[in-house]
Amino acid sequence: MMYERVTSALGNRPKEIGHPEMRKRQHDFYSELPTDSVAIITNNPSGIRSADVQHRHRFNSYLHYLTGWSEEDGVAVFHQSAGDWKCRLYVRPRDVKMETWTGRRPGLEGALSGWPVDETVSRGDITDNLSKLLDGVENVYHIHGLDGNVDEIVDSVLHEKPIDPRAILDEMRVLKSGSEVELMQYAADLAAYAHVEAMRECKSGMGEWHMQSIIEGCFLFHESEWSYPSIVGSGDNATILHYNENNDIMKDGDLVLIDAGCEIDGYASDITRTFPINGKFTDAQRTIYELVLKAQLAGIEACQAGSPWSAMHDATSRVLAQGLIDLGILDCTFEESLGDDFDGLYRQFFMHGTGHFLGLDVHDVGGGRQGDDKPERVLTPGMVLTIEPGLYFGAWREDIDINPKWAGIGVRIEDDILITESGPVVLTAKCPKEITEIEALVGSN
Ligand SMILES: [Mn+2]
Repeated sequence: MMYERVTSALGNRPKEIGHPEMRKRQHDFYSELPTDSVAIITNNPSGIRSADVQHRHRFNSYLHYLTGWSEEDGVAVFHQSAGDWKCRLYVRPRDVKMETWTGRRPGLEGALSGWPVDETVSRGDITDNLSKLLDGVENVYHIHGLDGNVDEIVDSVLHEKPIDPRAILDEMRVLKSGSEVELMQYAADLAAYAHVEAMRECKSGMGEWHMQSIIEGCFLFHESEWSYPSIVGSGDNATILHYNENNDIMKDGDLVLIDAGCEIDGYASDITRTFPINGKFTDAQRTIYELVLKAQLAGIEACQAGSPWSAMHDATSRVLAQGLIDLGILDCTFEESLGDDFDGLYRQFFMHGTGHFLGLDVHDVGGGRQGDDKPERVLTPGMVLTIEPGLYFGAWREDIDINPKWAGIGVRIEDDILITESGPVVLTAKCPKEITEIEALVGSN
């Protein structure tokens, strides 16, 4: 079996987040809520794929974070009763007839005994039950737009807008615990090994979808799934940032860029590797690859506890801007290339950010720059972020004028980084990125 090598390299899968840790999260949440408040956390809606076929449902990350509950229609409500905080979960009751069609349900008793919650109420009773609970409460926390029924209940009781609980929960989620890091390390390992299997199998003439099937098959084989739609872009397709048609034949002499990651107990990994389809970089490809790798290593080095969020983007940008000038791709000064606020000429070829937080969401909550009204974040031990600079010279782009030898080259290199007191830890280190390693691996099966 193709994935045995991955299975044995992975070792034991870490346990899912336990109830004591979720109880601690609930208590941390309570401690940030004013007296006389109720906080409502709903699940994500399901979406129609086609007629009566639904997209696979994925739980809401906040609901999962606080309760571990995933079943659709679940709503958690945090409220005070006789001075104590309680977590009340609205769930669908057992219904054998329905369950024979749509699957088993824990029901009210099952939810109470199997999840870290204090009370369960039938979802069918939510309108009356929740309205009563909200009546006269001063501070109601709720995220609008996920559960229409709950939105209606909240709107009918409140005279003003509910308070967004994300301001509190995002601060909690941005710092990862030891058990969260273990899960993220495993997700990083699985994705790293999956990328390696794709490199081994890669041959000219194969389809981009073959690479996708190897990687996503590896995820599924290990009881995981993609954390975002996989990108497999060969040749010019690599220069389109969110390309995911993955339906071209991979041509001899081209590069292929693969951006794919998986999810373990909801925690994401996010890896990009770029390699030559025939296993050997051309001089031009090698030159661009080496420059992006140099920028990526500088970005990782800038991931020091105490540094501002923007330090890593500044680091990658400076390397790329200088490199573009040295290669004659940009004919300007270093200052002109960078611009006043890193918005200069180099942005024609590196048009995205250097990284993002990673966690229960692939573009995780907490936002590094935090908008205009807040200072940017300071890197703190326990944060996990990606470092993913790239350079893109689309031959199809009419807006750029470059030497044809660079046309059709798109390179991005992305790793997942844990901030620690003693420096950055590369969670995705098992995925090779040095040129010699890549050339030895590609097509070696
Ligand atoms: Mn990413």
